[in-house]
Amino acid sequence: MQDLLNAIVEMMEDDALALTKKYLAAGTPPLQLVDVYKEALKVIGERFEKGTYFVPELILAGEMMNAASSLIKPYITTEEGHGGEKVGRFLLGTVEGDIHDIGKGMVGMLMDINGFEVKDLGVDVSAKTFIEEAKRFQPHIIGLSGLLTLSFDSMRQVVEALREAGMRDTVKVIIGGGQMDEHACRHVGADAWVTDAVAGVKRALEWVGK
Ligand code: B12
Repeated sequence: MQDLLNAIVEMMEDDALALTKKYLAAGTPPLQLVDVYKEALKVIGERFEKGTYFVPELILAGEMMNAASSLIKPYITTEEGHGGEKVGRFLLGTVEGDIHDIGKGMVGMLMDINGFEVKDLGVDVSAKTFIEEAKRFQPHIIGLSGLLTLSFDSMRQVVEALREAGMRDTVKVIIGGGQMDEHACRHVGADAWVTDAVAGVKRALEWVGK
């Protein structure tokens, strides 16, 4: 699917969406298409870092990814739908200072499809809000999304606030986003880290015994 990857990277939105439709109609597994977008957005991010792309390109990339998600979502639902009773509650949000939400949206969708009751708090969510909502929603798992290096500290604040509220031992915390690694996970005090929504779902299902 090099043609799709090139269209996204070169900001040819119409071509990218037309190719996405073509591949979906041809029976390409939807999550494979998500991976192509993710890969392309990685290249766009690298160009941004090198100074050959700027914020408008990031914005357009985000819009393309959102448009593609709407095309891809119905295929994921029918293909991998769960449909049974709920397996657990999953509280989700992008942490304070960070407004990236495309990956978070995918995580929410995949958790939902896999049987979790998902509450998505949106973006730029403070530790205080996470705790208030956790008290109300009583999640089994809290998923923190963040794409900025700066987000690690916001994530850590959520974990500290959970500890202060006496809730740390009753809830699992998983962090996700392109910059996550073992080091960040230790810094944050989370139970797991992922850079991939599917891996996150797998871990969450293990935690609730599925
Ligand atoms: C699109 C984009 C934007 C869009 C976001 C639009 C939106 N609605 O989300 C806009 C234009 C708003 C934006 C703004 C900025 N961005 Co930006 N952005 C990107 C870009 C190109 C793509 C991100 C993306 O959506 N990827 C696709 C999704 C599907 O991947 P993902 O988020 O990683 O999610 C997957 C997994 O990580 C996982 N996952 C994600 N969250 C979670 C949570 C849980 C619980 C689990 C289980 C899993 C999970 O599941 C997803 C699916 O597999 C990245 C580069 C990159 N490749 O990451 C830069 C990038 C993240 N941005 C960057 C920067 C610097 C900025 C700005 C500071 C730019 C500026 N000067 O203004 C601002 C910051 C704004 C803010 N306060 O948040 C840097 C961050 C560098 C750093 N180390 O901190 C990056 C890495 C680009 C770069 N290489 O320099 N950005």
